Amino acid sequence: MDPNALIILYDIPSTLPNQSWSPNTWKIRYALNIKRLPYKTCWLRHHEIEPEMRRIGAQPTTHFFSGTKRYTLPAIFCPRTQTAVSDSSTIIFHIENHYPETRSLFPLGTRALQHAFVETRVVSLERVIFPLIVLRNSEILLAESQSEWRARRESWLGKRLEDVAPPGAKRDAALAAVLKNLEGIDECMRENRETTIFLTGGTPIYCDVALAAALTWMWLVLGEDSPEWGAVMGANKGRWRALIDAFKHWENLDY
Ligand SMILES: N[C@@H](CCC(=O)N[C@@H](CS)C(=O)NCC(=O)O)C(=O)O
Repeated sequence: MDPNALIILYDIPSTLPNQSWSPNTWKIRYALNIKRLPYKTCWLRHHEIEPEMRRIGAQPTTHFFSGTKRYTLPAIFCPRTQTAVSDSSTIIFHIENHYPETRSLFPLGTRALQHAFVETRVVSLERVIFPLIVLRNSEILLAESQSEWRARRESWLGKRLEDVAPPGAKRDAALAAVLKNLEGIDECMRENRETTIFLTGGTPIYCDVALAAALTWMWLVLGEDSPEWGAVMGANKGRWRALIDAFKHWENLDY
């Protein structure tokens, strides 16, 4: 085993300047960057995901929106255990367990609670962001991935992507759902009484990573100057702006 081998992070490319856009792969990218764990990105176009995951022995997971069993990213190949690991939560616990010398995202006793928060609160946030950005998301993918990606989402949603949240009442309602969801998370965070950027104070925990990743997806896909992103930035006394600003330290692509 090569002790200097890097973790490989599998991610989905796009036409965005830094390519990375997926909320789930951002969870792992942010986590690896915070932990200062060296890694290298392997970009897989949609049709390459399943064959490569089978080749390295990664398990299928539950797709975050459709709930169907699929080969999804993120996945990593871990040089320490010589294993492929898929599913963002499984990967997070894997790197916590196998790289104990790195900065932990799980203060003692918080694993179960954080897992519950991410799989409920953050996954529901992703699910309300999805309709708002799905059309634009299809457009930022590489040309060869767009039609299959679109067809699958249209079959899950039962309509053309153009009809999911077109400008007007439907788009306003989709944005209102995102803001309501964020308001619910803000309400929980206000129980901390002191105003902190992160859930438990001065350093990010996994819940912060997952929240930042979901919001990063929205701003990367819709763009910093979009009215929807402007609404999020202005919501909840600037809490989300402060979070995203803080995560700018950890947005590098390969460490
Ligand atoms: N439960 C998985 C869900 C990951 C997921 O749904 N990933 C999407 C990208 S955000 C994916 O790989 N999609 C592949 C496809 O649609 O073919 C996790 O938490 O990692």
